[in-house]
Amino acid sequence: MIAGMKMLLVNPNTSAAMTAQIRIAAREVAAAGTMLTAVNPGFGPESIEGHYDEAVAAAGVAQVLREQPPHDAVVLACFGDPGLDAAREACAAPVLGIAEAAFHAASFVATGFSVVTTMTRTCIIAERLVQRYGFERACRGIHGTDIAVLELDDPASDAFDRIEAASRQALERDRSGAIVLGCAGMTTLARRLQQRLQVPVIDGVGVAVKFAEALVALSLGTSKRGDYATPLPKRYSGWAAPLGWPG
Ligand code: 2AL
Repeated sequence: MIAGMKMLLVNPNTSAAMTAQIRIAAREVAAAGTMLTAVNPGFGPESIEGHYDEAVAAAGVAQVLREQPPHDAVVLACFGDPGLDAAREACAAPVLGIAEAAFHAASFVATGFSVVTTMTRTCIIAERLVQRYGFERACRGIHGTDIAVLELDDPASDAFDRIEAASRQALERDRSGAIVLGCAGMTTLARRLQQRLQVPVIDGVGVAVKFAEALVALSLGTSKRGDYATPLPKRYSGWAAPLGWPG
């Protein structure tokens, strides 16, 4: 670990409460010397629960990256990994999405895993990510709970119990050995759920932070050869004008 590495945590939705939770969860696992900045975009959806939300949130991620100074590593803390490839173009530092990081971590500790996520409509988004990242063999099922993302912020909600019940069913039905939590808002539940289920419960925020630290320690940044090369400088128009890459 490099002493004093600077990590940027980007919550692509605009819920400041969730950004604060993500920061706390990341702090719990980050090395003592890792300095964390947690931010969310100034515009966009307050929760990301569909393709449309994701499209706008990805522009929010671009805004954050244009505004922030360079960091040693970046973590995109939304399970849809919105704007992940764009963020890699924009950064020389390693950029990790929590879905991709979680799938990798799960495959290290179990031959098969199940994803337990929020709204059922987001299951197709997770399924496409599984395909894009090549985890079709290891991912044995994706399960919606119809818990809204912002409900996870509400201490009075029964979200934990519903996620536990869905996880038990998933482990049984899918014959899987681990649970991947399909939302950054579930990060604070992971430890307790793992104690209850007695199988690895993977929270993408935690694993992305630790993978990012490992990549930085190994001096591995985003390749600037090929499609992750810095965006071409050009004029952007209208409200997106500040997002264009300068020449
Ligand atoms: C998410 C997430 O991680 N943050 C958010 O707003 N939506 N993902 C999800 N499947 O609900």
